[in-house]
Amino acid sequence: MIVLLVIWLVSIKTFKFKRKKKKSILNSFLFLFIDFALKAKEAAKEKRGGIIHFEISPKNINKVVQATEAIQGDVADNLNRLLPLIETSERKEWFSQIDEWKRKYPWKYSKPLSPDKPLKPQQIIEEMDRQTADYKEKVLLTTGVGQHQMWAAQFFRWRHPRTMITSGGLGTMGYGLPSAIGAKVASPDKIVIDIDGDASFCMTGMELATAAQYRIGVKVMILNNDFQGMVKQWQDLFYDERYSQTEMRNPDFVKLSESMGVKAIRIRTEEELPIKMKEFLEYDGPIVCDAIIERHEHVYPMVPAGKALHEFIVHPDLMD
Ligand SMILES: Cc1ncc(C[n+]2csc(CCOP(=O)(O)OP(=O)(O)O)c2C)c(N)n1
Ligand SMILES: [Mg+2]
Repeated sequence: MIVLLVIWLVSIKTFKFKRKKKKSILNSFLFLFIDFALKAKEAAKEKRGGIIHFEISPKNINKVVQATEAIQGDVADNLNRLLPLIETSERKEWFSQIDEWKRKYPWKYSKPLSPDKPLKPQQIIEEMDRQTADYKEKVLLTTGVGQHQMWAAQFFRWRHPRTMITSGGLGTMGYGLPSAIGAKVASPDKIVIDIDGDASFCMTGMELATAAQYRIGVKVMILNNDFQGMVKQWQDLFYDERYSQTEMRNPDFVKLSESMGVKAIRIRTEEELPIKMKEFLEYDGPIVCDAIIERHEHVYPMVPAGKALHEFIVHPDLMD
């Protein structure tokens, strides 16, 4: 894999950052990314930046992209050598810019229009966040892949490192439950919660039998929209709602869990959310919660195919 490190620097050789001339690619101070170089090439020509290519295999150097500086070897070793050479600065302007973006683009969703309407997935994560606020350092989250993964990342407020276990962009549906089991075995004193999607859970849900057999107290919160929601979102936005292979005919997750000897509950309404969440969090032993959520909710921001990161789509209420 080609890893390109594009850094705003006045002098590449000394790796010194100067604030005055800062005006970098996509307004960022430092970019670590894969196979992208256009802006960095421009910056190199103007002697205000460039491409540092970390590469273990010499044959890949300058193969696709001409590097301003190439560093051969293990990227982890070389980054460790680079770090002490970087001068830190307060970067007030940059952080106030970030604050402004946060104000302009807050995490956003609309609550159900009436209590009989299905819960929004964000409400469930917010309630989990609220009820675990006093012992955040003890909570480990894992996820499947899809919209639920994004909502978990957005609406559970993160304070402690190494407390979210997710396959990230590698996109391994089915990862949530087995990784939760592994995390709980490794850290029995932690509260380990798999925030899963219905389709992701279906991939490895059989592992509940393992949790039951060895009494591994994992908690599984299934955000059940009866859809492969992330793919459906693309079909909504870019394929005129022509749903292909995304609607799920799911098993009854409560019965399925009980059949394997695992306690299971279901959440449907806003009214029962706090009490059922409490029961879910306090139960001692493996437990599944089938949370029935709004099927048509979208997750934002999202980057459409073929677009650059800064061309993301925001929640419709935040559009200019
Ligand atoms: C094993 C695997 N197959 C296919 C995909 C592509 N994919 C990404 S998200 C997704 C749908 C996930 O649905 P669900 O788990 O219900 O999550 P939701 O988006 O509804 O929250 C699919 C099929 C994948 N990431 N992994
Ligand atoms: Mg789903």
